[in-house]
Amino acid sequence: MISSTKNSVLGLVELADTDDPINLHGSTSSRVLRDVFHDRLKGWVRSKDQWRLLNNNRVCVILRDIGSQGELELAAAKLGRIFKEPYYHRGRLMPLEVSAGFAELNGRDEDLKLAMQQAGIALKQAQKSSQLFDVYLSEWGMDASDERELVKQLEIALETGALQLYYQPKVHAGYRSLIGAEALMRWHTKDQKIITPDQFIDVAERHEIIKPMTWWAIKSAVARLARWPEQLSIAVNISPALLLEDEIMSVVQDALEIHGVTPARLNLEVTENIMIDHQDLVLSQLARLRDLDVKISIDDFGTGFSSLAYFRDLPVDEIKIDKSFVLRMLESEKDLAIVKAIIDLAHNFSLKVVAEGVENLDIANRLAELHCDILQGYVFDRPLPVEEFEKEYRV
Ligand code: G
Ligand code: G
Ligand code: MN
Repeated sequence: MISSTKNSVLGLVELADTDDPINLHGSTSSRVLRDVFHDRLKGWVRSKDQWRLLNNNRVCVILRDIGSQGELELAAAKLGRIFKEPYYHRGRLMPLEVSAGFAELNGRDEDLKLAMQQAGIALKQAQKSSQLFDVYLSEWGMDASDERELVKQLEIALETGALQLYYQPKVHAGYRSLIGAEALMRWHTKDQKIITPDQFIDVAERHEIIKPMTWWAIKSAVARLARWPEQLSIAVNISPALLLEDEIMSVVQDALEIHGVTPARLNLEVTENIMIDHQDLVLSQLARLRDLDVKISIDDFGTGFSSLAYFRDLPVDEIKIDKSFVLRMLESEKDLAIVKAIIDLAHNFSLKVVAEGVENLDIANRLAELHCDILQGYVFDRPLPVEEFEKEYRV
């Protein structure tokens, strides 16, 4: 993305907010952390660079004369080294976790705003995939040949095992015990980057490749279930269009049979938008899947074209409240009202309710009070590589 002419790069660097539930740091030491953050940054930027504090744990930097992606990677590696140095506060090792997002910056004023936005997207992307940094790649700039190239790369990734399923725990809202996981796709590239699905699922969905990718995800999740305790389930995301494919029936059935897995342990997540077209077909396909005793969840509930009739008509088992409501439910009365309404309605129709995007214990506790059944979110864990998941949860 970065051309060979000498260019500037805008970066956002953020110190992880370690608001751990047991309050390891306390407020005094969080001030200390902030000072350490600033000191270490001073050791990173060069005199020709510029930087500005955006808030206590976030800065914006402009790196001058970055001539290539390689130079940017060197700069990022230096950032990583500087923050890896251990820091002790009153004899205790304090974690300093930084992440950064970078975007190309051209000279003009209006580009600064754009670059800030793009670097913000890259920063989020880095944090989601637990990487030190990421660089913004313009998706809008993608033309037909770029898209074909991406599809080709995806085909190779699928063949070479570069696509992986990460697992994010779903826990019982009351007991906080593990009940299963959602499988979320990650793409490990040759240069050790991890690409999240929002960068390739949309494109994959416009091409045939989404089919083999999804069939692979189903098979891989079922194979995993065969090795996990009987009480655990796995949820796999299914693109709306694939629900209409007859092949999905045999893929699911064969996988369950080959591995001898109880069908009710496999959960298929579809978004409520499945109902936009071909309603009758969708309904009959969902019913056929449920005849196999596979469980169906409606994902991102509340954001699409939700209709109250869904509660009555859709043959499903579980509703996942979209994270946008959950994230804000303690600050916004309106979001809280939506969360409550979804839980009550779902329960009246004997559906289980999952809240996604549970980022702190206050939200988790409030959801338990509201009788939400299952919780999923960063407060428990991010999506983890399978070995890490199995180690942490001893499955
Ligand atoms: O962690 P997260 O970035 O994983 O996922 C972003 C979005 O990508 C989510 O909305 C999720 O539903 C979607 N997604 C993740 N994995 C898959 C997958 O295997 N298939 C499909 N169709 N969508 C997925
Ligand atoms: O398929 P779905 O849209 O439900 O995918 C879940 C998405 O939500 C994934 O991208 C996952 O990484 C993300 N996610 C999971 N837990 C949290 C959380 O606690 N906070 C936020 N912001 N995102 C989360
Ligand atoms: Mn999902």
